[in-house]
Amino acid sequence: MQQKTALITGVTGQDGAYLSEYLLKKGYIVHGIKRRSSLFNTDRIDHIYEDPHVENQHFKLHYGDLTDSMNLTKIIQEVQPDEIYNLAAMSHVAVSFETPEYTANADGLGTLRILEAVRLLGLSKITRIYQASTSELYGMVQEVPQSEKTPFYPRSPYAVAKMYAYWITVNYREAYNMYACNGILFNHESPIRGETFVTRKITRALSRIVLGMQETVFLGNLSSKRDWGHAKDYVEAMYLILQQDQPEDYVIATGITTTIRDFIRMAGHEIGINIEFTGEGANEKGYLASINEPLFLEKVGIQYLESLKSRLRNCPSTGSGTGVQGPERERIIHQPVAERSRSACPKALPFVAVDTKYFRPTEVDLLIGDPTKAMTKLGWKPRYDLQGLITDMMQSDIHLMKKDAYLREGGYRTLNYFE
Ligand code: NDP
Ligand code: GDR
Repeated sequence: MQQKTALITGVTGQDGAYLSEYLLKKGYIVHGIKRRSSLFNTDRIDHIYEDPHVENQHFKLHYGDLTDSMNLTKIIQEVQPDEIYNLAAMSHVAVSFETPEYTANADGLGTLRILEAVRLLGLSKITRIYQASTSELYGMVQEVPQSEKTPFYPRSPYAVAKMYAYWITVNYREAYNMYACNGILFNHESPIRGETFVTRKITRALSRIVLGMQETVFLGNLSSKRDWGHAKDYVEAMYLILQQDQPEDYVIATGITTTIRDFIRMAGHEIGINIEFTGEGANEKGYLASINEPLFLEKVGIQYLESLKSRLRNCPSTGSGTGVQGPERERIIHQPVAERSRSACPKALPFVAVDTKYFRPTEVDLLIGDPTKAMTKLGWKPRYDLQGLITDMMQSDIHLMKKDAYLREGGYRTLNYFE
């Protein structure tokens, strides 16, 4: 069989990195478009990077940008790809409120530039196109769960831009008979998820907290619900969407939804710490309530246990093993946080607190996808459930943060990734 060629925009992102690995394993020649940056931005793909001076390269990088149609046209002409995966985007929903015009340009018009380049280059019958659409299109959901038939109600500049990209993909499919499809993917995460998305922010912060490198993580809305899967499973779906007889759009999701608060609890349990929440809205806080010592020793390490225990002792009101017990403890826990931290728990610092700066002007409260079509038509089946995803992420971040702690002890500088 002839070797296939794929072109991936957004190759340096989470999905671009996993998809590159996946297609290379399948024997593809993979071309990726990366942006020029003043610092190296290829951390996620360094392990598959090939020196351009070697012969028979399977993985090639091109400089490019979704806002530059001439550049995109030139690359597509040069590569003559069998498949294009358009993954590049300004992908952060909250940031899109700060940069709405740029987001529309890159995420909306960027898709048009690719479709039009393929058409003008006479590749409409040769090149198949995958568009990275999103569950954010459902926004203020009109139906639960959300399927391919659910109407859209976008709630951010990001989602509105992606809505244009969705429909222009459908339009080019219908108008020019192109094989162009939308994957409507629900949130998918991994150990290489961007550090400012909520799951990774949590797994990194909890790791730093138990290693004594950080006191508290500040988050926004803890009550919103997301349908989280593992990015490794989701890039497989992207590939399958482009291998069908007919081009169609598919929802990719797990069908299970969870609050941010419960994600935090689960991430804590994974390493042997129990976090209890108290208060509401902007006053909600999550405190260390107890430690499952055998699990903590296994997942984190004995040298970090004593300092964590002292943090528990400092807060008898929340410490289930070491402090006040029974009805008195219940009474203290249910006091307003402000009062409690002044009186019963003077030294306690919460693990989790809310900072309203992370609230969004318009929020998407509930997402839960119905992946029936993908499962039946594509035969797609995710390997990871939420627990498996959390295990993978926590294990990786504990390891990463221990490395940082070690470097700091040795007097070396480590990067901070705070927002
Ligand atoms: P990331 O934010 O990790 O990666 C985005 C990629 O796009 C990066 O390689 C980034 O480059 C690149 N990029 C950004 N702007 C431009 C531009 N103007 N020109 C060229 N490249 C650009 O996103 P994910 O990997 O998580 O997501 C992949 C795609 O899927 C995105 O389109 C996202 O909107 C969409 N999506 C993601 C979901 C998720 O849960 N992860 C769910 C549904 C859809 P750089 O590295 O230089 O920043
Ligand atoms: P989302 O992911 O907006 O769904 O977009 P994100 O992880 O940013 O937010 C999920 C939910 O968590 C709430 N939240 C916070 N979010 C962030 N980033 N930081 C916080 O401190 C915080 N606290 C609470 C948010 O309000 C939200 O409700 C992701 C991106 O990958 C998009 O590109 C993609 O299209 C969708 O998923 C599907």
